[in-house]
Amino acid sequence: MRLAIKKGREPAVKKRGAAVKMRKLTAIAMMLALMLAALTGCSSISDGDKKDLIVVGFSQVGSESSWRVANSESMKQALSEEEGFELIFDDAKQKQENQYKAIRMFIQQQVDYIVLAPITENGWDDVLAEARQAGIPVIIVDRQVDVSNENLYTTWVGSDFLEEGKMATEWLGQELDKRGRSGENINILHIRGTEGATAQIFRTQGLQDAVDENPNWNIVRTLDGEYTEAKAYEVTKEYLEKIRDTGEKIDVIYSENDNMTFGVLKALDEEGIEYGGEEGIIVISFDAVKSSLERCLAGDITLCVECNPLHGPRVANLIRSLEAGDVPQKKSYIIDTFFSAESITEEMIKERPY
Ligand code: GYE
Repeated sequence: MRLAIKKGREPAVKKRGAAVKMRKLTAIAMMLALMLAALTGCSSISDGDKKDLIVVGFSQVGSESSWRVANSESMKQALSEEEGFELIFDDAKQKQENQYKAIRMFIQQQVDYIVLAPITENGWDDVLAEARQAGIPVIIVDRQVDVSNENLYTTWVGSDFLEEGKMATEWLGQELDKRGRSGENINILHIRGTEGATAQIFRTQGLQDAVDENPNWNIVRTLDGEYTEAKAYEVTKEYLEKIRDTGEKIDVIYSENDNMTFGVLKALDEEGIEYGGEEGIIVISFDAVKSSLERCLAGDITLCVECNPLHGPRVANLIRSLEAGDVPQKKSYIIDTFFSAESITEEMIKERPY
């Protein structure tokens, strides 16, 4: 791993070495530019200073959810020119092939670092080997990669999705107890995120583990919502229509992100099915973005499990420590919490930055 980091730092160092020479040669031009900037009141970074920036190529999955939008915003803010970075941002529109293309483009551009938010865990060996070959360190963010050789990436930062699933199901056990329903048959409708994404794999595993431990809990159906409101609405609507006259009941909805939850709630509204409150379907949602917390306060969503998307400053700090020659931990898990309809307050929502 040390090798990867050392090799990877070379292009950055070379570029900045060249920039020093450039600065000397263009001192007069720069002074003129500065005078012009002062005269026009323009404070943008000059071309000379730009050469000092750390160039980062970021391959983002897409913009499928509010979480993702907040994540992209955080990355753009933390990896801004003011912070000493030049960010090349690529939105893969939920397609792994687009992520491959973006990474290959970053390699061609000889960026200093590649940051990858992978859509799923599999399929990264080849393209990451190419980045390693080019000596560019790769930082993985949010979901993880399942690679044959751990040295294919430098470090990873994100949430502990299994822990999130455990928080949700432990809370559910206690909630059913409180409602005097722990002996009842509990039917769970499972709305699954993008198959093969770490967040999906482990939130699903958290649920499955709890179902294995509680023989009276049943997953009545798993629907693929692909982390989007539109897809979750479509599949839930279809499912509700199918069970309309069968008498099949739903006690709990376990939805692997907030946007899918919104789609599900819309479908329930249209079917006239009650949810939330003390009696309705217990709705569990992941991410806990502001709009979801608002619906938690309103009693529509019973539990919001947090997943913090503000990885920008974390990634910026990892790059800074690599620049300083440090070797960061291979994996850094961040700590998340949860909010229930019972415990949420206006204040908590106000404080939420996303
Ligand atoms: O929960 C969802 C997003 O990987 C943690 O991806 C992320 C998930 C998040 O689309 O909203």
